[in-house]
Order: sequence, then structure tokens, then C-alpha cells
Amino acid sequence: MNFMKIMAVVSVSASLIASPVSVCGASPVPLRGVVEGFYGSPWTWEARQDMLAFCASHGMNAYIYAPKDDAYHRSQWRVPYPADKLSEIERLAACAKRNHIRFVFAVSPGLDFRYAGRDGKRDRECLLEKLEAVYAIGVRDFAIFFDDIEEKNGRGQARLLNWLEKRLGKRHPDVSPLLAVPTEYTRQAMRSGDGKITPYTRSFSAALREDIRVLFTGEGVCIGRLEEEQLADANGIYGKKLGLWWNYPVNDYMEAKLALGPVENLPTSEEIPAIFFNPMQYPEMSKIALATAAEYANAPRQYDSQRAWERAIEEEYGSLAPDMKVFAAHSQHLENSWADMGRADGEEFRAHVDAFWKSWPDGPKARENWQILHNDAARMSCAADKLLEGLPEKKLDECRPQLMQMKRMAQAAGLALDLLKAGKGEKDSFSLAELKEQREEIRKQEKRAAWSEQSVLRFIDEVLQAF
Ligand code: 14T
Repeated sequence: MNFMKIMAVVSVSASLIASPVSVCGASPVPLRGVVEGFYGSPWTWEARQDMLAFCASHGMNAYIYAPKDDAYHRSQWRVPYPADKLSEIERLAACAKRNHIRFVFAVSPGLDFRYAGRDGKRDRECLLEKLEAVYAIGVRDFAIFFDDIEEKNGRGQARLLNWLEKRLGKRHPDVSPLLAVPTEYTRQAMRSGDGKITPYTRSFSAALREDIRVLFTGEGVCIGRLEEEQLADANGIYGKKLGLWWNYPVNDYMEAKLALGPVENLPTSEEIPAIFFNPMQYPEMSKIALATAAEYANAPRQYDSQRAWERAIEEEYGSLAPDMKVFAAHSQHLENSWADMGRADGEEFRAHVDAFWKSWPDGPKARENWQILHNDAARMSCAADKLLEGLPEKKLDECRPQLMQMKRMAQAAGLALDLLKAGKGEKDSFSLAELKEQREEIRKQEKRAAWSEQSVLRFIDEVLQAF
């Protein structure tokens, strides 16, 4: 029995006891799992079932159904689920139950919800109906999300949630407390420039019933670090402990890049009542980060992101694990003007490059450092071949463009090194032209496949600049 299997058994028995038990001094986050909450192609029903089993075997105990691009979940929230969809939900909920996973059904009605007057009453009843239909097929956990909408009607949203909770609770004593995501769901959004709590968050949090659980995403939407004090501040704003919606490995804002790193920089002292990880639209590629997420959520204080990451890949890739580690080490970081998630890519290679440039061309270790880089490039090229050749189709279908990009970059890096060794003489104009051509090919694929932008690709560009 491996560690995760033990954790799974522990968590099942833990969920039978009211308060979380302490295993070797580590308290699991009581509610821990996956929120299918990304934009883009929702997972298939088959992938979801597979993911529920994956969650269970990794000691997670909850899954939230909230795909942004399921029209019935958000844009067309008033439209009831047709019979065929409803029976899929029923099967999924049953699958969750078999796996001891809480199945949470979410609706995001905020785009056009009307809170007042006759329309308000209609929309309220309509939303209740939507939940009732899902209650009828066996679901007992519900969530209402108000993220990514224009309107900030804090009081209206809170009163709607209170009303729903009361109505559901009266009819069905077996319904769990509601989960909610407010419109200001980052700590930064909850305070204005002067540090004051915003009017929205003040009215939403003041009006909301105490037992309704609120989730937030940390400092920003995709800021990959949450300090204890920041969490404590957010809890203080709400006067209760908030749960986390953690936006890793989700990549809907940068689909060309796969998030294959571990989760990291999450709180270890403050208690968290719930944590949900938002994955990629690619279920297989999400499993590396999700396996590390499960380790974190089962024992936050013991969590070691590097070890969890290695374990996750070894468990999922068997004999291809060494090659997958090479690939994944360069595909962890997602960054743009507002996002900064995941460890830096290819740190080891970057360190080799730094040492190389320091010594090149006349230092005593120049040749040695050149050889290290050359070996790295060869290793990447070989890993790409083995993965393209040996990965099962389901996995390959989710990462082929990025693997091919790794292959191109490995070759270009090798060529760049040969060029450096040969120097700037006439005879090399041919190789330089070839390197430029390879760089152009990489550029053509960049929109579809990003990989190691700041490590291998940067090295290639540095060499090109040197010529
Ligand atoms: F509900 C929230 F906690 C949340 O994170 N909402 C969305 C989520 O569905 C999405 O997958 C995630 C990553 O893109 O971020 C939120 O959506 C945004 C938020 C932005 F500020 C998408 C783009 C943004 F600029």
C-alpha cells in the first residue's frame, strides 16, 4: 500500500467523524477536491467519472460541477437541464457517491439575474427549481457562483443565497450548507486603494448567513502565492474562515501552455475549511498538479512540492516518468499581465546556461559547461521522441503540440551550441541560417504550443543575438 492509498483510507474514515482527525500531526483540509470551473471545452462525462476515481484514490473528497461553458450552468442558467443531461448528472453523482466524493452542483446566475420586484421573485423561483431538479436525482450539495460578472449587488446576492438556503433546508433537511463565490473573489478586490473594505464586500459579507461557505482565489485571480497574513485578512473581512478556489493548473487564459508543475506556496498555519483546485480542460495533463494538490490538502504542513511532483509523475507515467519529468520541468509557469502561477520553468537548465555564459569562451570551464548544455539538449530531444512514441493516446492527444515544440527547441539548442563552438567564421553562415529557420518554425507554433519560454527558448534567442 503506497502513501496515497493510505491517505485515501484515512480520509474516508475521517469523513465519518465530525471533526478532522490528526494524522501524524497533519490535519487534512476538511473539504478538498476539484472544481471544474474553467472556460473552454468542458470535460466529457467519461473524463469526469475517471477524475472522480482519481480524486478518491488520492484522498480528495469533493468535486464541484461548474463548467463555465456549459450553457445551462451560466449563460442560459434559467433553462432547465434536458432529460439526457440530467441523467448524465445523475450517473456522475452516483459515481461520486461510490467513490465517497461529495458531488457539488453549481449554478452561475449572475450575468442577468434580477433581484427585485416581480422579476426577482420569478428568477428566485427559477433558480430554486433548477436546484430542486438536481436534488431529485440524488444531489445534496449546491453552490452558487457570482464570479466574472459586471453587476455588484452584494446585498441582493447575499439575500438570494440566504433565501435559497432557507427554502432548500426547510424542504430537505439533508441538504448541506451552500457554497458561494462572491463577485469580489480576490483579497485585493475586497479592499479599495485606501485599504477600506469595498461597499460590495461589506454588504455581501454582512448580509450573508453565517453557515454559507465562501470561496476566494487568494490575492489575485491567478497569483500563485498566498501568505498566512493575507488569508487571515480575508477571513477577518468575512468574520469567518474562507475556503479557497485555487487557480492551478487551469490554463484557460493561456491555452498554449500546459501547467504541469506542483501546487505550491499555499498556507500551512491558518486552518482552511475547504480547498478546490481548478484544472485545465485537459484532464490527463491536469493529473500531475492535482495529485500534488491532494497531497497538500491531506497534510498541508508536511507538503513538499518537489517530492510530491516527482511522486505524481512516477505514479502516473511508470517507465516514462524520467522523460515526462524532463518535459514537465519546462512547463510549469503561467504568466501574463495579471497572472503569475507556478514554479519557474527549467530552472536547472537556466542555471547551466548562466554558468556557461560566465565561462564562455575563454574560462577554464567553458568546454565542460558547453558539454553540460549539449547533454541537456540531447536529453530533451530523446525525451520528446520517447514520449511521442510511447505515451498512451489519451495523454498524447493533450500534449502533442507541446512535445513537438520541445523537440524543435531541443534541436535548435543543439544547433545553437554547435554554432557557438564553431565560432563566427564564414563557413558557419549556413548553420546560422538553419538556426534562424528553426527559430521561425518555433515562432509559427507558439500560439498553439508554449514550452520553456524563459529557459530553453531564451537560450536559443541569446545565442541568436550573439551572432
Ligand atoms: F470563480 C472564480 F474564483 C474564478 O477563478 N473564476 C474564473 C475561472 O472560471 C477561470 O477559470 C479562472 C482562470 O481564468 O479565473 C476566473 O476567470 C477570469 C478572471 C479574470 F480576471 C478570467 C479572466 C480574467 F481576466
